[in-house]
Amino acid sequence: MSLKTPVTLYGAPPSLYSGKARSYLRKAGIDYIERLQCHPDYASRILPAIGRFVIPVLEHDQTIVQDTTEIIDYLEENGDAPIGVYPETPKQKIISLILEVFGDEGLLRPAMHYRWNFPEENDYFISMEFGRFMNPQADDDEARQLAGMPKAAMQKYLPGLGITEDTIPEIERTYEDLLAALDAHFLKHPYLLGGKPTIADFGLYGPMYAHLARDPKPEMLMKTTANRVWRWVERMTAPDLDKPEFSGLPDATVAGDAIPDTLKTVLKLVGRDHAPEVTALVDFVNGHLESGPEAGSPVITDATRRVLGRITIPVGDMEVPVGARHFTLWMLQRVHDAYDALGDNDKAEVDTLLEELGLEAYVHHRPSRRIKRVNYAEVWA
Ligand SMILES: N[C@@H](CCC(=O)N[C@@H](CS)C(=O)NCC(=O)O)C(=O)O
Repeated sequence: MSLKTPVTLYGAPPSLYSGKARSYLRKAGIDYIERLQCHPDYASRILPAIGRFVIPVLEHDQTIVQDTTEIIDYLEENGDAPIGVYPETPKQKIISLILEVFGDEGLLRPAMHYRWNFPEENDYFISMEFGRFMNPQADDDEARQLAGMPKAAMQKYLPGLGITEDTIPEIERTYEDLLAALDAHFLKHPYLLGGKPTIADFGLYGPMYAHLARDPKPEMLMKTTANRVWRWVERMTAPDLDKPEFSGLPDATVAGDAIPDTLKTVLKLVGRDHAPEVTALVDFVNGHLESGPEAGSPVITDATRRVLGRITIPVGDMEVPVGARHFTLWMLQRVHDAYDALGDNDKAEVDTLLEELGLEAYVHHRPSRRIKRVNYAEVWA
């Protein structure tokens, strides 16, 4: 099947995951129409199929796909000119998948902090964005009013993400470290793994675009301290490869399955700042699994909740309670599967690299049961 029939993306400009899917559609040169979730088709076709409000959603030829990872896989499989977002060589493949998890799941804390904790700088912009994606014709007063409900709902997520008065300095410090490391990387390479985007870039772009490059406070931080990260965001937003600074560079990942040194610096920060959460999450879930949930039963039984329980993670020298995001585990399985498919020599090389970077947990610390996605929801295998 090709994508001759129309492709519709239900998304919104300020939505983190919509940005990830939209960037892929543009870079893959796919003609698509974007609709807001206030479009009547969302209520009549998408909501009944999925059963809860969520964006982005892709609709194509009677197929409805939710979750950006599945959307990108669907388009890579069915598109006429797939990008090839999964590097074929072992180290780059594993690293790109780890970076997708980090972007999708690990950067929520700075993204949500910089969006919601700077009302003086951000409130006007966010109110207009949220109000107008509910009613694009709303005047400022109505937009402000409409935005009240989603704003309150989103702000409620902050404590569950470990964003508190005590942790804010550490969240800002680690985000500034990341910006500096990425800035040094993008001086040498247009994309994370070289001359073309991979799943790593799409994962990281979600939070780095919608929240951290678009909302006024973090946008200014990025523009005034990490110019090349801003340029990469702009590059990921463009429909072409947009890399005039790198003339002559092949449109391919770095040769020889190499991981650039500048990316290793970024990856060590991932190992420092996110790997402990992966370990704590897996430990918690393995404890939870001792109660023996039935195969096929939903991971989250209370549909109003997004997390499975509470875990404690280190943030700087603090131990901070946060929600256990089971979805991270579904994403991690993709790293596990890619690793398990490698031959012994490749596994050994990947292991050496993971150890150097402090990333072993992403491959070797695993839950005792798998999670499947069935009808847009996670269930125990
Ligand atoms: N992992 C999903 C996450 C989708 C998601 O959480 N989308 C947000 C908007 S950016 C949403 O719809 N949130 C509504 C909610 O969780 O109630 C993906 O990659 O698509």
